[in-house]
This record gives sequence, C-alpha cells and structure tokens, in this order.
Amino acid sequence: MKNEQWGNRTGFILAAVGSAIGLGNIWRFPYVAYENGGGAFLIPYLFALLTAGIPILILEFGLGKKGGGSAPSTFRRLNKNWEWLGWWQVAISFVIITYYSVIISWAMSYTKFSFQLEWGNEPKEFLFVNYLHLTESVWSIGGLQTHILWPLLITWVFVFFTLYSGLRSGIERVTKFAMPLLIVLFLIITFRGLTLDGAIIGINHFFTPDWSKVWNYKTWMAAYGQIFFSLSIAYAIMITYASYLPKKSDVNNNAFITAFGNSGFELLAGITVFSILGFMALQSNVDINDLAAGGVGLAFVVFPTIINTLPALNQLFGVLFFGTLVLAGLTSAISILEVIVAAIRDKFNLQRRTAVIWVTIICASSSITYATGAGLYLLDIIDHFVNSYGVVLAGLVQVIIFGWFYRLKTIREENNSTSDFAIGPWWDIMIKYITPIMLLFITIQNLIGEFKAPYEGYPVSALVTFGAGSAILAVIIGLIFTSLKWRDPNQPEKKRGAS
Ligand code: ALA
Repeated sequence: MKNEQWGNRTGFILAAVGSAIGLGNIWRFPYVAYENGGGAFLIPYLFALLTAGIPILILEFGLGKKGGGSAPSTFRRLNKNWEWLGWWQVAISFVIITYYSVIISWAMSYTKFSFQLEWGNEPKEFLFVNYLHLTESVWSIGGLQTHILWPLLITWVFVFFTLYSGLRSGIERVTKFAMPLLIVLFLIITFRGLTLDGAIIGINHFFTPDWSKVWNYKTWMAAYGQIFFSLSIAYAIMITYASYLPKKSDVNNNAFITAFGNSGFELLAGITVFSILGFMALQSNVDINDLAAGGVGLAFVVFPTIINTLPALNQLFGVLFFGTLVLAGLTSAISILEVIVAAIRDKFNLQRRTAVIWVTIICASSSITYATGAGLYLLDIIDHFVNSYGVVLAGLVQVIIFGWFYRLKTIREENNSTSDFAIGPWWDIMIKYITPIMLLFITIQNLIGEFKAPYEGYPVSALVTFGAGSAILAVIIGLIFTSLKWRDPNQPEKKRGAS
C-alpha cells in the first residue's frame, strides 16, 4: 500500500523548508521578538536553535527515515510502549491546524483588501470591529463570521487537493513552485523595507539586546517555543516527511540546510519588519518601544497602517505582503495536515485519499470555531498553551525518551552512515543533557508564572477551559488513539512498501 517516496532530494528539502517557513516566520516571529525586547530575544533564540532546534531536527529526520511510517508507527516500531508519544504529537498538530488555517484565511482577506486599501484610516478598528467583529470578552462567542468562512473554505480546498493528489504530484509539486516564488517576493518586500527612511532605527532595536529581558525565563520560553513551532519540530511533521526518504538519504546535511534556511528567512523577516517599524516610528515620531505593535494583530494592524503611509505603490506592497503570508502559510498547512493523514492511514489501513477526505472534514469543521466573534481570543490563548505545554513539552518528553531510554549513539551512527558529513558526540550531549535541562527549567518556571499572572490578563476560567483544556485534550486524544486497535495488526511492524 505505502511506497510513496520523494522524487528527489531537492523535493524533500523544499518540502521540509516549506513546512518550516510559514506563518511562524512572518506573522509570529516579529511580534514574539518585539514583545520580548527585540534584540534581547536573539540570544536565547540562537541558543535554542543550536542546542535544541538542529539536534532535534537531526533526531527527527533520522527517526522518520529509520521508522518509515507515521509518527505513531515510527515510535511503536522502536518501542511498543511509545506509540502514545506519536499520537500526542499528532493531536498537537490537529489543534494547531485548526487555528493555523484561520490565520491563512485572514491573510487571504487582507490580500484582497490591499487592492483598495479597504481598511481605511483606522486599521485597528477595521480589524477588530469591521473584520473580526471581536466580542468584548472571550466568553461571549459572538456570531459566525461568514465573510471569514469563504477564505477559510478556499484554504481547506487547496490543502485538500494538494494532499489528495499525493506526495509527489501534490506536496512536492506545490512546494517546488511555491518556495522559490515566496523567497523572490519576500526579497522585494525586504528591499522596500530597507530603503525606507528610519529603517535603521528599527534594525538597531532588533539587534540591540536589552539585558534585563535576556535574564527573564519568559524570553527563553518564547525563544524555545518559537524555534519548535517554526522549525516544525516536536509535533511530528519532520518525522512524517522524513519517512518518505529513501533509506540511503542524507540526514545531517539536510537538517542543517533546513534549519539555517528557516532561521535565515526568519531573521530576514525580522529585519524587514523592524525596518518597517523604524519607518513608522520616524513618521509618527514615537519611540519604537511605544508603537502599538505587539500581539497577534501586528501583521494585521501595523502593516496596514504602514502601507497607508508608504510614499508610493501602496496597494502593490499590501498585496505582496499578505500574498506571501498566504503562500508561506499554505506550504506549512499541508505539512501539518499530512501528519494526521499519515497517522490515520497507518492505524486504520486506509488509502491516502480516504484518509485525506476524513481528516480534512474533521479539521476544517473544527477550524470554524475561530471564525466567530471570539476567534482571536481563542486563537491567542490556545496558541500560547499548545506551544508551551504541547509542542515544547512533547519536545522535552521526546529528548528524555531518546536521550535516556534508547541507544542514542546508534541513531547518530546510522545517520552518519548515509550522510554527507558525520556529526560527533556533541549531538548526544545536546539531546541527553543540555536540551532537557533547559526545557525542564523553563517549563517549570513558566508553569509557576502561569499561576502568578494570568496570560495577557484573560479570565482564569477561559485560560483553564481553552488553554489548559486544549493542551490536555491533545494528551487525551493521544491516549484514545493509542488504545484503538490497528486495523492490520502487522502494520506497525511493517515497513513502508512491504505490503
Ligand atoms: N513551521 C510552520 C510555521 O512556522 C508551522 O509557521
């Protein structure tokens, strides 16, 4: 049944980079960096990339290639008792895709709005009142916003057809076209940003560390969360993508290329956004720290404001910016959904197309929750919790399991035997000691902090219900699927293509 493989190495790398580069890079990174002190964020960010991001990516590429199946079957093949870790990660992907798709649909709407600068002179009011119809509290759900449902439907139709068409004709073909296009378009935006008056103010802010923030555990949590989310690690994506690699494939070099490609793009997005913020600070004569720029709305409030202020080609710039957001989001969305599709296929012994239909229907229907008047609140809360206590925690459990309960060295040796270059025992040290210690420390601090001050001042009842609720739900879904019977009892032991 399953003998799908990437057409060639470039196809795999582009798909992996396409998964990594997404809303996380353009929508999330700039506001997370801004909220965590700009330059102060870069130190923990680079630390997290080198000590956790790259080592875990190497681990996941290696596991995927070795296991040759979805995350649950890969973990199960290594140890019968570890299937749940795979399902937990699959469930996290499920939670993420439900809101991720909605942000893509906002970006689609904004691409359209850009043609006429439809947000007018009050982009903030336009976003919250006219577009999102944001209610006054997270507990008042508001009506269904049908105008958001349309772009949401387009998003799902696109993702559906890509996955339905298969690995090579769908995912590989789409990313081979979309990724080069995305990079060219984004470079145009960067060029425009850097040539604006005041760009240097923003760039200085981005690169000047505020040491008081560097010592705050929150900055570190944000950095690790960002690296994991952005690099698509710890929620089964890279394991799934690597499972379609031929057995003789490189692992180490591919991991470095993917990680540096992703972070390179992310830093470029940071420089671009901050140079544009510098322009705005100069125009409005306020300190860059005081721009009303934080939060989830950064891309959808500050950018329209800036687009209004640009000296020329305002519409074109808007279309380019929001269009790249859509493009980046779509190539990541397909990877997140593929995680769930692969897992369901393996467990229930389904054809790709059948699995794609069911998984899309369930995920798309769930995503409608965020197309309500309280959608933005829910999204903000759930994104925070599912990252800190979903993705990061699953990453922690994964490094503990492989660092302490598996012969880590054998994975490194296997990876080295087919890779362009070998990696040394430093990798074992990262997985076994450095990453678990850091993550354990940050998670505990973060958990304590959660009780001291409610996240973003939301009502505790909402944080518990939606935030903690979704993180716990992911664990429960994971356990339920683990307990279900494999339709083909030999499936977990079977390698792909062996049926
Ligand atoms: N890694 C993807 C992103 O950064 C999900 O958006």
